[in-house]
Amino acid sequence: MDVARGWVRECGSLCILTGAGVSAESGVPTFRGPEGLWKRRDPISLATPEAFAQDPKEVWEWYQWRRKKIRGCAPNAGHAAIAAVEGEKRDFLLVTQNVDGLHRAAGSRRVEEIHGSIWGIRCVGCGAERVERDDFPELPPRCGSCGGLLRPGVVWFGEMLPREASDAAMEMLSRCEVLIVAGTSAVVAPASGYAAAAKRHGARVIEVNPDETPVSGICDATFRGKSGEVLPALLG
Ligand code: BJW
Ligand code: ZN
Repeated sequence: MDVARGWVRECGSLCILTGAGVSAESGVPTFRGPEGLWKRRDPISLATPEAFAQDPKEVWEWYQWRRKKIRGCAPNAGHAAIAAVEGEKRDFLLVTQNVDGLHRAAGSRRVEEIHGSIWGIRCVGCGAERVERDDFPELPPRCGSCGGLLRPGVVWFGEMLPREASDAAMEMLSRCEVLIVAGTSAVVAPASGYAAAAKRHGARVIEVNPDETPVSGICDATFRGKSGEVLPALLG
């Protein structure tokens, strides 16, 4: 731990990649793993444009259920440690796959949400976008201006990542001295390739995860613990 703490303290350019595990201690269910079932539904079959086209009401019921659940969750010590270290670094980027908004709630500002946000809403008809934190009285919700279907502002399987967020992440991975990969199973592309990309460019890679993942083997240090406990120790 002392060696890895030294890498983090001494680097001028730090990138942190987070996944659902970082929000687990806040009470947000993860996608995969024994606890990773959302309302006993297979999340992977619902997080697709095909599922939405086939049954928008069912997909929306799942999102409305998750939005309710996340509304009751607060950032944990891992989110707080990430927000605090940002202020100490000249060059910093938090790249998150999480759509829950808890990093911003904890005070993170230099953050790219590469899978979008569960609070963002987009009209399939006219493309209008807005932030909506309240529940919709009727599902699926419809656009006030064009009557088109509204969809959650998240990235589903088979969809491209938001261009700016993805470009910013790739640029940072090519120049950061240290990358911390926390709370992700590292199976969903393109984020699953970020550790290797940073490593190729010479960064030290540190993993924080209770379980082994496909990227564990290329990491310079691995901490097999909960991010709410390991991150404050590593970054503090
Ligand atoms: C703790 C902890 C604690 C627990 N502390 N840790 C074949 C067909 C079609 C597409 C593809 C294909 N092959 C490949 C693809 C591409 C596809 C992909 O990767 N699929 C694989 C699954 C095979 N990717 C995409 O489609 C992406 N787009 C893309 O690549 O565009 C180009 C392209 C298009 C088409 C074809 C090919 C290329 C888009 C991916 C979008 C992912 N979207 C989701 C849903 C978001 C919306 C929503 O929230 O509803 O994003 S899926 C879901 O997985 C979510 C997550 O962000 C993402 C990653 O999951 P994450 O964060 O890693 O969570 P878990 O649950 O998997 O892991 C939790 C971890 O935490 C575990 O390791 C625990 O051990 C750990 N943990 N407690 C620390 N306390
Ligand atoms: Zn519209």
